[in-house]
Amino acid sequence: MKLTTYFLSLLFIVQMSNAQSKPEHNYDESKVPEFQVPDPLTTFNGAKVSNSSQWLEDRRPELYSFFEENVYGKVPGKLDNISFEVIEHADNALNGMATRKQIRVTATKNNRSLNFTILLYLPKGQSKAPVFLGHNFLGNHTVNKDSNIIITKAWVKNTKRLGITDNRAKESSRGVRTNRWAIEKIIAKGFALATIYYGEIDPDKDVEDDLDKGDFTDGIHPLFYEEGQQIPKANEWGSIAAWAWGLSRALDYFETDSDIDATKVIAFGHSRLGKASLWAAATDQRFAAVISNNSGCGGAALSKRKFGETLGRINRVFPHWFSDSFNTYNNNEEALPIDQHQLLSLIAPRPLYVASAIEDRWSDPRGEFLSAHYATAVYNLFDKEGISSQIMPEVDRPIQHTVAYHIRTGKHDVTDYDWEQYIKWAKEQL
Ligand code: GTR
Repeated sequence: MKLTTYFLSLLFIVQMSNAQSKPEHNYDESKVPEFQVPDPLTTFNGAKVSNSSQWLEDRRPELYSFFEENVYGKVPGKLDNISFEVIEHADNALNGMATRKQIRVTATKNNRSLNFTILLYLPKGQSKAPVFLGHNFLGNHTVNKDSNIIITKAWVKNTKRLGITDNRAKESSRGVRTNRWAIEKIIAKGFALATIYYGEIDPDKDVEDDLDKGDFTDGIHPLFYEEGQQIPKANEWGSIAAWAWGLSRALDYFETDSDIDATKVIAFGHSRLGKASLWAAATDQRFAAVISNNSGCGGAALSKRKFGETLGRINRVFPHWFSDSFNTYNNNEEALPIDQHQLLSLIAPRPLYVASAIEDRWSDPRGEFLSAHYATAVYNLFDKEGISSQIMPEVDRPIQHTVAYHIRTGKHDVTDYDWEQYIKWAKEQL
C-alpha cells in the first residue's frame, strides 16, 4: 500500500469511529429544537376545552386512548380470577414500630397463572393507613435488612457490584437498597409502605441480556395469549403497562385489607418504575396520587425536546417497554400529536409529584419540569394549583401544590431528601 493511501484509509477509519462514538444524545439546551407543545385543552379535531366536564367527556378519553394504543399498549383483557393469601404476618417488625405482612397474589387467566408477593409494612396500632405503593428493582428483600422478607425466586438482572449473579436473588443482596426506601420515616408519619419486585410481574430482560426483541415468554403477558400467540400485538402492552397493571392488582388487594385506606394509595416509582407509576395512575383512577421520581423519557419528560434519552434510543435498548406501535416515533418526535405533559394531565385532578435530580441529565430535568407546568392547565380546570411558572425552582427548593415539583442535589436515585418531601406533601394532599 502506498503511504498516501495508507494515511487516507487511516483518516477514514478515524472518521468512521468518531461517527460511531458520537453521542446520540443532546445535553446542550441551545440545541433543543423548536417545537409546538401540543395543547391539552384543544381536541384532536381542534375544539377548545374550557371546563372540567368537557375535559372529562371529550378530551381525556381521546388522549387516554392515544397513549393506550400508541405508547404503553392496551391490556388485552381481564383476569379470570385473582386471589390473595397473607403468607406471613408479624406485629413486631422494624424494632416494634410496624406490622409486616407478605401477601401472595395469584392471578389466573386461560388456565395459566402468575404469583407475586406484596411486602407491606403498616404503622402499628393505626387503622386505615394511607399507603405508598411502588415496585422495587432487585427483590423485596433488598429494601430493608429485615431477615423475614421472603427472597424472590424470579429472574433478577445481574448486578455484580451488589453481588447479584446467575440472575438469582440471594441472601447476600438483603438490604442492599435500604438507602432508597425510607421505611422508618414513612411509618413514623403514619403511612404504610407496600412494595413488589417488578420482575415478578414481568422480568425486565433488555438487549444486554441478549435479546433484541424483548422477551415476552415470561411474566404476565403469556397469560393473555390466544392459541399460538408468542408476543403481544402491536397496540398491546409492553412491560411498563404490565408493571402498572401490577400496581393496580396490589390496589385490588388493599380494598380487601381493613388495615389500609384504599382511597389513599399513592403510586410511587423511580426511573422506569416512575414511568410505570404514572401510567398506573392514568389507567386506574382509584390511585389517589402519584409520584414520579426521575422518570425521564417515556415518563414525565417531554419527548419533543430530545434532550438526554430519546425515543429512538429507549425503544432500541428496551424494545419491550412500550407497545410496538410506539416505534413509529423513533427519531420522528415531530410526528407525535401528543407529549408527556398530556400523560400527566390524565392524572388530574389527583395530586401529582414530579421530581428530578440536578445531575440526572439523561432524564432531562427541565423537560420533566416543563411537563408539570404544561399539565397545570388541566389541573386549573378543577381549581387545583400546579406549576404556573416556566422558570425552574432552585435546587432543593420544592414547589408543593396539587402538582408538585422539586429538583434536588445529586444523581439519578431515590434519597431520604426525596422521601421527606413526598411524605410532607402527601400529608397535606390526602
Ligand atoms: C436507563 C433508561 C432510563 C431509566 C433508567 C432506570 O437505562 O435509559 O429510561 O428508566 O434506566 O430505570 O434506571
